[in-house]
Amino acid sequence: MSLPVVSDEVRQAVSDGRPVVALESTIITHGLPRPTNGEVARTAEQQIRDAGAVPATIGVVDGVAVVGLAEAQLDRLASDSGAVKASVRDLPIAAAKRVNAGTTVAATSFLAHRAGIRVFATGGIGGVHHGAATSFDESADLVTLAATPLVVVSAGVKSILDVAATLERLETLNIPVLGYRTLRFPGFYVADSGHAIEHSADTPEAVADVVTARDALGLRSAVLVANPVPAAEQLDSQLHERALAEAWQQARERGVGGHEITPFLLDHIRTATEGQSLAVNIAVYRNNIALAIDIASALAAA
Ligand code: PSU
Ligand code: MN
Repeated sequence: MSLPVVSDEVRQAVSDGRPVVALESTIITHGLPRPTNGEVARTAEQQIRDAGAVPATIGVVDGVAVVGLAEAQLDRLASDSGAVKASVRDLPIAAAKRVNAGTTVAATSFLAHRAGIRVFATGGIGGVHHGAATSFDESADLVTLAATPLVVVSAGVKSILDVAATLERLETLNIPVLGYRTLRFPGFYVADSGHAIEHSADTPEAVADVVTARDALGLRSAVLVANPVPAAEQLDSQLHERALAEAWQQARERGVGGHEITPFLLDHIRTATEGQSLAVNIAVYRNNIALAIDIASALAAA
């Protein structure tokens, strides 16, 4: 058997050159609480279908990497509290052990590209963690995006990360960053992380122009489109800062680290904001999917 398994619908759409949007599944298994996770996963797919494009949610079911999960497979990942979080290096291990896994931005990008998909929508990518100068904790999302020619739409990175260091690494790794209608790097829950970026695009066609030029040059890195949450939907900045500080305090007290730190901090931010961060997370995701659909359509027409 050759992996990943690509659904007939996705395979056909890719071969016809129709717009396809890849979606990750760590947001389902680890990013959102049950049962909201399953609802968000289904709504995301519906949003893409309603726009006339094809969704390709990517994940691992019983060890099989699937591009274009069927509804029953989505439900299994959403309800399995034992599902693991799989980055690229975990894919062969998850396959051999036949486990269920949510795929990170890195693993999803790897599999989406293998299936010929060009556009991927996520909430926020992973990046450089605070203290990385000594811990070396940097998400494999970054090195994977450096070598995977997709368009990834993300609301920047969460404030739990070292945003300045993440931007430096994006530069080092040759990953073009385009702010969507902004020259401020978004901070996921908030429209402005406090950090500037150098380039913006104002239309899906302008993004497609950069992608077309990248491909003509033979450059293999992803184009990262940094799409801020609409100002009216962002988290109150004081609440945001307080929740973040509390989450870090808890993580330090319990000695949480490694791949567990992201889900841990997010869970505490959700509790501390009484669910407001969850509503923002969902708004961010819907907003990124909408832009990804438009970019996929612009690329299909280019
Ligand atoms: N950022 C978020 N929420 C998430 C993640 C990132 O705001 O759930 C997930 C994504 O799937 C991302 C992964 O690819 O965490 C990065 O984890 P790590 O730092 O362990 O690579
Ligand atoms: Mn890590």
